[in-house]
Amino acid sequence: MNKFRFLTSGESHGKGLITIIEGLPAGLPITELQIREQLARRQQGYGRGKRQQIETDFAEIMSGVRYGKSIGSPVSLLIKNADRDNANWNHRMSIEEVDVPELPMTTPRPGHADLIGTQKFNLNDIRPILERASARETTARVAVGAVAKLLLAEIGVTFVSRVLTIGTVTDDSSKINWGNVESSPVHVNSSEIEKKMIAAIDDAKDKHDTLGGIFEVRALGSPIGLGSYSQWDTRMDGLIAQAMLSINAVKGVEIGDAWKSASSLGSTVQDIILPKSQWKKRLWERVTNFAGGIEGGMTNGQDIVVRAAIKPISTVTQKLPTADISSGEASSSFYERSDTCVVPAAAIIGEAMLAIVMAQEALLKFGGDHVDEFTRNFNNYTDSLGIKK
Ligand code: EPS
Repeated sequence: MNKFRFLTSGESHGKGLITIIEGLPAGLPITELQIREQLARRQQGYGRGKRQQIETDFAEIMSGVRYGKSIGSPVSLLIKNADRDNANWNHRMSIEEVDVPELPMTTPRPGHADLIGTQKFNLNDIRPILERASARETTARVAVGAVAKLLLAEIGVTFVSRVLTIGTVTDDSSKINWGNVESSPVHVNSSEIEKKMIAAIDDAKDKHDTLGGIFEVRALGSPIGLGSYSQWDTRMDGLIAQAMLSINAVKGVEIGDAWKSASSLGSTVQDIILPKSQWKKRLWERVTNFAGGIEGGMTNGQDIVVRAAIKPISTVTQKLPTADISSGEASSSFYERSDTCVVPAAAIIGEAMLAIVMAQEALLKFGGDHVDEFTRNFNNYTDSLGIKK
């Protein structure tokens, strides 16, 4: 069996996105509708731009599935860009040479990949850089995440996410109704906070600005022992942090209560292991989950709790000062249609990335060329730990 991995390809205004997933066991039921559900979740969220009204993201399964189940071969998905179907984009992103090419874009947006991309790839035009650096690519990742979630559901792992902060508005609810979160346009628990977040997004939009924030992702029902302390690059927290930081505009990651713990006394932030006499639902129970489900680089069976800070996106409708890469002269950055706030969408992308890392590690630990082998190995392991399901 090959490692669970994937590649994506595609530009924001190219013909579409393509992804190939390798290492998925045979026998896993998959439908395009299940993937579509996750893609639709990513497209929601107050504060997004016009592009989401144009797209109805749908991943067509091109290979690796027969009669509704994976067959152990690579699974490939094709997501077409509806926006591409217009003369402008057909010309701007033409695969073939054109008689009259577009003028190069030469005024990079500060904070974006624009400038460095042109330097690195020795190009005099920002267009090819921004096309691939665009968060449009995360559509493909959410599709892969949907498949990873289906695999993990076979061993009882599920995912939820919520928005904690948008701009200066924070939701500090301790009791979470995940149904409310799911139906909230800003993916938040509190309806009071929801109103404030929407007002903050409207305000930022009026001021030609953008807003960042913090989202939280949780994996419920995580197995014990994914990842390892034995080498630096096998630590689960490190793998999760890398996956989260790979999401466009994410600049910080917290596992469990990391920031709060940093200024607390050591004796107050450990998840005390209870004796047998106090176990209620499971063995080796704890009352708290300060560690966010990971100790010593390994999942400990508690829910995994990850938070990520996403900066306000760098495409702002006001023109920021910059320098023209063709002349070096002072200029102002170009504006290209964009979103005001992407924090709710980023939460869904975060779920997908966590699911991908967990699927990789679960397959590494439990193995299996067929999903029955995978679940049998998992069941043997949990039985040997004395865990009741
Ligand atoms: C993006 C700019 C906008 C976003 C896009 C990311 O696209 P457009 O230039 O077509 O309006 O909507 O995000 C998506 C297309 C998406 O599906 O998330 C950028 O510059 O990163």
